[in-house]
Amino acid sequence: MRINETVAKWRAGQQTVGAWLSLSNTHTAERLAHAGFDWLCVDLQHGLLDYQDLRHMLPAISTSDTTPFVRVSGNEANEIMKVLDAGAMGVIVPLVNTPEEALAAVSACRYPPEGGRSFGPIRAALYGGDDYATYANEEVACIAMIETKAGLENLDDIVSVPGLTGIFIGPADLGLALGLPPLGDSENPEHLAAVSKILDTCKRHEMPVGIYCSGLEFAKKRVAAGFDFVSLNNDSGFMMQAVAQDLAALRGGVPRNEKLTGY
Ligand code: 3PY
Ligand code: MG
Repeated sequence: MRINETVAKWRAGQQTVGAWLSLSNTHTAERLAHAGFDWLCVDLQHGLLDYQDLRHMLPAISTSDTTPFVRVSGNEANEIMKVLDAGAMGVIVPLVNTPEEALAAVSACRYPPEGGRSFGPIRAALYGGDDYATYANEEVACIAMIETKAGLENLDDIVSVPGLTGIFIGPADLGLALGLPPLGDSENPEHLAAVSKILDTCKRHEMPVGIYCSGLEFAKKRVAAGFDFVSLNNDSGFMMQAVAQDLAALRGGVPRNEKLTGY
């Protein structure tokens, strides 16, 4: 089966950079897939797209070596199984609160006896290879998002769930969970402490850990802090940043929308 190159890098201690796809466009997916990212994540939770779009965007990404991930809209087994069948090499599951919820997500990603995933990899086996059934449990990533108060409280138990591949921090929801504004790149000491706590706990458990970033400055800080995977921005954010900078440069002014994030 096709190796999950992103997971292989994490296991080898290498950091990876990805981007988020929030627009329902096959061409932007294909373009960004050829930009050199390690992984791309199609966002079914907050993105302006749905499963029909995903069906076309995953093949577009797989014209490259970039690993295709999908953030599912919730921790729902049928949706997780369906996006894996469409060829995602991993899912990012939002709002995981408890070890039981993390275990349910893992189960949806793993064929028996490790889990309860149903068999029908209609495109996944075409993309992954004829021996998909044998190796999918090893290669498919199951990543739980920590971004709620309960998730923070249950962090150690969630990180200890067998079969989980990684943890991903949603900094905006984490801000809300702490009673703060939903800012990604927050300088608030309480937010910074929560992010550090998640990072340190994952490092202690040797669990790959990532965080959503929407811009170069933010991503640089998180890479320097030791995160195993960071996003650089999303498709909409890349476009708006470039437009704001070039328009301001041409007019000799200050960029508008500079702080626009892709949430
Ligand atoms: C968050 O910041 O809450 C996210 O989920 C990032 O996409
Ligand atoms: Mg979130």
